[in-house]
Amino acid sequence: MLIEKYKVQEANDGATAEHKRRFEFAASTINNVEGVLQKLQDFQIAIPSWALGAGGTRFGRFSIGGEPSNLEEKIEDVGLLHALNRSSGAISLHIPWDIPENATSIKALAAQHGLRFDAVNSNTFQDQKGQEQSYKFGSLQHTNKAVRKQAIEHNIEVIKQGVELGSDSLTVWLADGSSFPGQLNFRKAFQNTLESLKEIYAALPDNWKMFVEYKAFEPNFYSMTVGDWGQSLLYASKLGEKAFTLVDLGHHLPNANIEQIVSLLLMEGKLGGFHFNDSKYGDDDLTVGSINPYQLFLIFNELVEGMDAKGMNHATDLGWMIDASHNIKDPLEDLLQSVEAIKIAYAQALLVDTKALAAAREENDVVKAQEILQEAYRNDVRPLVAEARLRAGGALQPLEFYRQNRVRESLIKQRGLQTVATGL
Ligand SMILES: [Mn+2]
Repeated sequence: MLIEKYKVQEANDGATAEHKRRFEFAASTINNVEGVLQKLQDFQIAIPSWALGAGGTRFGRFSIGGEPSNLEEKIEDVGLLHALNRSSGAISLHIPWDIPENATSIKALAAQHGLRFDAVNSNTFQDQKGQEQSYKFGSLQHTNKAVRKQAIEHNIEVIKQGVELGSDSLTVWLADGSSFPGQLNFRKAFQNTLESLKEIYAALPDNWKMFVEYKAFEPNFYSMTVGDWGQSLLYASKLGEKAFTLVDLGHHLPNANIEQIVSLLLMEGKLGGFHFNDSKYGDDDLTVGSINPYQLFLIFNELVEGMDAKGMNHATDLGWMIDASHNIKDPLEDLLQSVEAIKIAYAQALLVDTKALAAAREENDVVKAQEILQEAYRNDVRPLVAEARLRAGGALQPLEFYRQNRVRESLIKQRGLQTVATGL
């Protein structure tokens, strides 16, 4: 369904006076407000095609109705989010869940909604119907060359699909690993995986990037063949300059210092992309910022500082995507919350007094350094984020708009109560 502009305008008109008051107060203490607002407007976060249906766990999934049942409807849903927040201007496809039948018309539909295609994602963690070889014991790492070949060819096919859509990056996440001690020779598994990745890398167009995503555990529970940033960095370094590490927040062991990982990967020029989510225990795939917003801010602080040190463009030089499963929530409401949390953390990071922080560090003034970070974090930047959204043509209050206009009810009316979206 399309969000009509006049309705957004009407809703905004009713909330403008209160917003103006809050924005002026927030802006009054900030240097270079215009620069911050522009950066906030430019910053877009891709929505994965698999996040638009009901989430759940391996124990069960509770449908919410009105789920998109094909790629066209998924694009419409992302378009709807983008119309409200003007910050979700890209969609990331998962192949084979979302193979476009006609790339030209899919591209045109996305363009109508102001969307571009972000990284394409391959899938060698599940067996597809009619598939010759099984991935039960891995894909790119497999002891059997025929399995590796099948997985390599799938990735090359995904690149071809991406080229058709105007995407410029491939994300490879592997479930490869072992579930029990003794099952694998770690070095052999690494070398097979590297050789396979090399063949995929060779098929990348010149302007493309390859993101090697790591994960500490699950579905394999003893070892993962791309288990941490060290292993990912090893692969990316051996592959070449088009290969990068991708950091997914939920893919670390508990209490990992993700901000430090981000900082060092940026230093090495090897951070390529980012998957946002939040977690309490493991790879919980919860709404971004729902559990630990301070950690999210600290990560953004390193991203901003590290990218600035290299003269990188915050909006375009890394891949930004949400990768969450929202469990029992309406996925569209959840995604609005996640994008908002990301924007808030980014805005707070933009407000850090970097000069004062550098001076405090030189003097080893630990108390001052903490005060400077928390001063930025404790700022209520929501009016800044709202102002950036307003200027970009979005809704002042996306979530309120979504509820007041009964968007989910309309989607259920249009698509039915029983639709099920492909995905996790
Ligand atoms: Mn991910």
